[in-house]
Amino acid sequence: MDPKERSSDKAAQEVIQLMADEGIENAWDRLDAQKPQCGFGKQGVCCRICAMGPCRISKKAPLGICGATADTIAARNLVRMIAGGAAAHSDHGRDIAHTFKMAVDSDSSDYMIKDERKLSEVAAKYGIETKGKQMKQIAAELSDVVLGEFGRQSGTLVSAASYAPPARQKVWKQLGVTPRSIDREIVEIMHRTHIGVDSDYKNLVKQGLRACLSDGWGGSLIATELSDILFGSPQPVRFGSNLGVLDAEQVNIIVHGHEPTLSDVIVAVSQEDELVKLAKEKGAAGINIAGMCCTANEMLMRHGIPVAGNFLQQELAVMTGVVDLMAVDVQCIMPALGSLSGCFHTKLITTSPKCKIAGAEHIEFEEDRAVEIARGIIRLAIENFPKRKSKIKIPKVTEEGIAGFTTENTFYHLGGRFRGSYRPLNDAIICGRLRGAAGVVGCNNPKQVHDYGHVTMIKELIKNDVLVLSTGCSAIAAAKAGLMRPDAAAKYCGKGLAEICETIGIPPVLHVGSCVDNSRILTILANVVAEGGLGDDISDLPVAGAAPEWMSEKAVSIGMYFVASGVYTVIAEPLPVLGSPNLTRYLTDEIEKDIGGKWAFESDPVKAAKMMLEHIESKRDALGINEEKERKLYDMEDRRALTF
Ligand code: NFS
Ligand code: SF4
Repeated sequence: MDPKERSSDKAAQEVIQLMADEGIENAWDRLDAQKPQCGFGKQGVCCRICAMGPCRISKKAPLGICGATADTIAARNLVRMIAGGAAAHSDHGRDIAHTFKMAVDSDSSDYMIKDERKLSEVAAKYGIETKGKQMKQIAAELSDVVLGEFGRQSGTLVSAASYAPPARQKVWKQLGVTPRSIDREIVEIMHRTHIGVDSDYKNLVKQGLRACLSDGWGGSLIATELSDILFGSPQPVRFGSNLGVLDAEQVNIIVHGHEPTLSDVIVAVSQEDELVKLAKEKGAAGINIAGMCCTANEMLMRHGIPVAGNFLQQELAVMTGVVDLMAVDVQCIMPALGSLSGCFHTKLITTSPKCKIAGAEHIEFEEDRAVEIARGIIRLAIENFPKRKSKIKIPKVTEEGIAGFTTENTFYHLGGRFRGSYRPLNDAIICGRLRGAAGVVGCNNPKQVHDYGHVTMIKELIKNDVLVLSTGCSAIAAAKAGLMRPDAAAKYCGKGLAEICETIGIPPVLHVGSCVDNSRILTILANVVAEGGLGDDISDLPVAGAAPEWMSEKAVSIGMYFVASGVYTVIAEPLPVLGSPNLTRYLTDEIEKDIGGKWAFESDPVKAAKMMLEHIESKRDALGINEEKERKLYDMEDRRALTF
């Protein structure tokens, strides 16, 4: 076992070696134990939807018992992945919407509206008249409209119609994939993929498109917008990253999972005098909250809370021996944490009725007792501090970065303090100092060297003057590699991007949040289109998307809503569709004619970045902005706008 073959992150390598030395297993060991992985599953041609099966498609048996072909089976499996991913994001959005409603309805709630300006903006988007109304009334109306989006029985999703560019909506309408309601699209996938319903692979993909759009422009967008209103819109903030942010002298609490509802309150009360005093009585220097996975992103975006690591570091964090408590909510939490925390003093606390784990203690989170429950969890961590039993092994690896970029604030930075608009960004792209932009997002996957795909791809893109927007575990990988430091521009970027970053003081990789905040990338693209000069639709823009280490169903939904929004999207591990050449060809080629975006599979991050760069240049060519003479058409005002 060579730790360098498992992770490119020095801190992770150190702990992986330690685990090997002590005979404690992790995800990489379990991957080895699973090898060889099932070829039918990988190809997407195994079906166990009914009890005549399971069926698996081979040369010898090209049809399932019901007569389903490889095309049908692979397409059904794929859209069921989208249903899973869209459900996870959207249910997160629903929970935030319920918390929002509670905050609006009750005066004694532990939550309140922190960003009134965003409330007004979002309400206007949802068609609510705001003039002359009190904030409370606007919020009450907004919460009703938003909750209505989940179970809407007629019409189409309000947010998709108000946030997406008109040309994009036209494409959706023509193809018949305009999302109607969030829950409905997910339910319809489950219906259509039941034995004996939809067997036409293109028709199945169509429903997949509709469901993922209700995620990206619906459920995820709701999660982002309401979280900003409720917990405050992020502003640029400094933060530390990697396992070195854990502190041997302090009580360490890791908040892990996805929803900010509990973790935001834990962060808010963690420095209360009484709790700090209690920690000191137990011999600790203080209370240190650190994040893991997308909860980390929510907390660092809004509060600068340090991030201990991304998906593949959750087990490694426990291994340091200093995690006194890990509080988890939902999604991307490895069940392995249950038995692993049992080998240490670490208390693993599950908090959501939707997520219990064998070996964890369950303290159910109730939004109307948020502060009380958060304080209780912190007290538990403090009581646990003196019980540390193993040697303490914290890798001395940390990195600094800046996060907190949003659709609203980011391009105000690009415009400088006095010019809040997307004009400077569009102009920088038009004049070619910036070639375009890329969204690099998504998970870790032990099949790829941890963080290597993210970091290598991002470096390749910024070297070629492509601004990178990042979320999720990818953003954490970039931060740990120093790519979110402002001085990363001079070190890694091409001349054009470096100049822009240095003038404005931003890093070349902009952290725009958690995985539901991929909706920020959609709304950024919509703003770029609206600003003008780069075509009418997202599919005209010189942009590309990637998830170089994806593994979750959520990532499939995200990738698909980028494709459905007109973005060329490259992933490393292929979608499990290769057993159906027809479906593969459709997703990676023909679908572009229908929807404007398409998928590509490439496991080498350098090659993948090249494919993205080529795509960006081809879009620039199509826009005519790569031709010198085009620029002569600009008038003086345009010319002046070209300089920052
Ligand atoms: Ni998103 Fe992947 Fe999970 Fe966040 Fe990380 S693994 S799809 S990045 S934590 S959701
Ligand atoms: Fe087999 Fe058809 Fe049943 Fe799937 S739905 S398990 S292909 S018989």
